[in-house]
Amino acid sequence: MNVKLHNRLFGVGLLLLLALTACSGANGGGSGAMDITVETLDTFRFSPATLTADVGQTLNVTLNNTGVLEHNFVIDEFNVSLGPVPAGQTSSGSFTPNAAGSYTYYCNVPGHREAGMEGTLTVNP
Ligand SMILES: [Cu+2]
Repeated sequence: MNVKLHNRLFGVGLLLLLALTACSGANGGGSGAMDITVETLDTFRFSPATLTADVGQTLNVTLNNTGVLEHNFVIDEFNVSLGPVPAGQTSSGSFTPNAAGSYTYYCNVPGHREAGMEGTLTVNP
């Protein structure tokens, strides 16, 4: 009888462990969707200037233009083009990188990329 009880407790513990593992997998940077806010600055910078995601992970990007100039957010390889966002406004969009690598996002308002308005998206396999 003691052995039976022990086995049942062990079974419950194992279930708990599996449940915890499943949860941490879903929340801990696996392939769950990720919400990101990227600020566009009149100093011709993005904040943050680097982003990291996994292949197959959907990125829900909100572009927040805190400057007085128009800005946008473009990644050629994934056909991403958000904006142009007028001053003080936001624009949202989603995309899912389908290949690992390092990609440049930039603002294609004339002169902005040339002034340094770029960032790097790293997609991990
Ligand atoms: Cu810009």
